[in-house]
Amino acid sequence: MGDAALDDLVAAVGAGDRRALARAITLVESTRADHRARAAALVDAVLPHAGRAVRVGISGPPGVGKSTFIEALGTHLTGAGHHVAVLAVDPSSRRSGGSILGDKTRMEALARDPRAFIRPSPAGTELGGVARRTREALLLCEAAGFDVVLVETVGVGQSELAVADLVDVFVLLASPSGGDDLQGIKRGIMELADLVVVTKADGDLAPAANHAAADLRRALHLLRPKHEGLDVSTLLVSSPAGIGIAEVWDEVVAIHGHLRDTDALRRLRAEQAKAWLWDELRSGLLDRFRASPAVRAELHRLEQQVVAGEVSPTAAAQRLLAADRPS
Ligand SMILES: Nc1nc2c(ncn2[C@@H]2O[C@H](COP(=O)(O)OP(=O)(O)OP(=O)(O)O)[C@@H](O)[C@H]2O)c(=O)[nH]1
Ligand SMILES: [Mg+2]
Repeated sequence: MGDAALDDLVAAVGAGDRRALARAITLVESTRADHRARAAALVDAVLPHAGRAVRVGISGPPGVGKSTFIEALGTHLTGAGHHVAVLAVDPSSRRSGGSILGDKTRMEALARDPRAFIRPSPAGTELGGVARRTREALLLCEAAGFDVVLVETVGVGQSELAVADLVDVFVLLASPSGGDDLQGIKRGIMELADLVVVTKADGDLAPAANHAAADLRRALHLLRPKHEGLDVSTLLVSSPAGIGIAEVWDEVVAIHGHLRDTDALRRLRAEQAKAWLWDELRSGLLDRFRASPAVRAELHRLEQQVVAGEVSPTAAAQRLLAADRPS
């Protein structure tokens, strides 16, 4: 693809052409060096048209009801005239179908909705690659006119941190019956939340959901607030029944409005952009380092010596860094 073709793609994405958007995201997902260069040019070109969406992270333990919640929230939003993009961050991707959104059956209505765009996570990518691709895909979705971007991630490890680093508002889903360890949520993850939502507040689970919400409110009360002047609320939903969904969205809008009005949103996004730059630098430098012939000649042997306790990690690192230094 020459420059003209790239310009065409930029224009088509900007015009809201969904197939062009899908192709653009495929380009930013590619790890081929020539594709990476073109993806960077593409993202650069759409940057002036990006930034206008409400960016929402949705996380929670496996099976808590993330996809079902996104289906309910997404259809609520498209019904109100919004254009909603759904992205997934799933670095493990070892689950059925290799994709967090492979279970499109959970998002049947949204998948058919002309105002919605659902992009499953590519399988078999490491977290750094997934985070980069999701940041770029998010900007592309904004340039294509989506005014709400929902990023789903399963809460089992580092991926929540990566997602919290690329959204404006981070919503944590909790189940009514997670056991004694606060519905399976780790404290570090709770600190990322702008809003906590207890799912499955219906039928037999309703009392347990109320109980879980009370526990979570107590626990959240002890945490330092994430943003000055913003308390973290705990709300209850039943996604299949559509109960509580509008209230969750109202709260997200209130949080987003507060962040915007206090200039915290601009600062947050500026910090995120800076962190992204450093992520790129770190991974780029590491790739270059590993590819250096002088390093490759020494790396394996020194690694073995470190493992065997013959050379200290510090000395080995210094030797490798010295080997890589251009003379
Ligand atoms: N009763 C009830 N069931 C729900 C609710 N939300 C989700 N479920 C059910 O909980 C199960 C898991 O829902 P999912 O939406 O797939 O959960 P998830 O968090 O996306 O799961 P993973 O992507 O596998 O981590 C399904 O059987 C849903 O039907 C709810 O609000 N009420
Ligand atoms: Mg899911």
